[in-house]
Amino acid sequence: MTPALPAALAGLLRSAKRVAALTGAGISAESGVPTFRDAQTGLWARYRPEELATPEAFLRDPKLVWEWYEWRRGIVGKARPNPGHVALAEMERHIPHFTLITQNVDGLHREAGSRRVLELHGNIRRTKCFDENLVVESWPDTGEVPPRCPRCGGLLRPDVVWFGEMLPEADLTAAVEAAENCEVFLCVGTSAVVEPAASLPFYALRAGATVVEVNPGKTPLTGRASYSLRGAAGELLPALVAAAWKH
Ligand code: BV8
Repeated sequence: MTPALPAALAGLLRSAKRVAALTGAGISAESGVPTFRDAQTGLWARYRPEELATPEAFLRDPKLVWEWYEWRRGIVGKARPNPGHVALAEMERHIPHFTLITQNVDGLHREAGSRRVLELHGNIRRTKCFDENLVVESWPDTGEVPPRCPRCGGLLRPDVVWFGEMLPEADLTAAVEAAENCEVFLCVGTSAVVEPAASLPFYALRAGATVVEVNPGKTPLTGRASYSLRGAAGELLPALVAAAWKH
């Protein structure tokens, strides 16, 4: 069943030369990756993500935080892109200047075929040395948890941006530039509360873009968006692509 979409939206997308899309955990929900603020299951039910995804939490209990990421890496490793990821990869092929900005760390956009992806919060599949802040591809399995950097002996950590840490500067600059210069800004599957990513749709609005939210629930953006499509990314994004380019 193709959900009803505002008629003007398809035409707007089809004729747009510059489009930016911001995604959050919601677009990976249909791939079986728990959203960031969903109830943590099992062992992790006791912790709030904001309490674990910080350098302080890691230094306080490196083993706990490393094992939390191992648990999440296991889930991400089994996850496959869903029709929502695929639809954004298709849009990139139709639109001359398409920038995909993601807060997600699961790597599923690239796996779906998206090429220009700004990973504002890093990637859980990459590991780096806590002390050198440099990526480590492999390390000896000594059984120590977390493992140690083969170069300097420092603790290894996931290559993601924790709360209180700076975002990768080049990616953030490119994301702001895309938000301020696009005709259409899609905001998909994010609760729009984590800064500085949450400000991007408002930069787009201020610059005169048409802002389209795709989310089954309400967010701080809902009242301000030009269009607020209430539903799942895996259904609404393919419907948008079909309405814009498959007639
Ligand atoms: C920084 C990587 C500056 C790690 C993440 C007040 C107090 C303390 C701090 C702050 C504060 N105000 C601002 C801050 C800064 C803080 C912040 O914003 N805190 C928030 C909580 C208020 N930000 C930071 O710390 C950032 N750094 O500001 O540095 C600085 C300055 C000087 C010196 C040093 C530093 C760093 C932020 C990045 C944190 N890392 N992730 C990891 O993954 O483990 S953030 C984390 O939240 C995830 O990346 C996630 O992507 C992100 C946002 O969450 P969402 O993606 O929106 O997911 P969520 O579950 O919330 O929502 C899912 C949505 O999907 C829902 O709306 C749901 O309805 C919808 N949905 C569900 N199903 C579907 C769906 N939508 C579509 N289809 C579906 N099927």
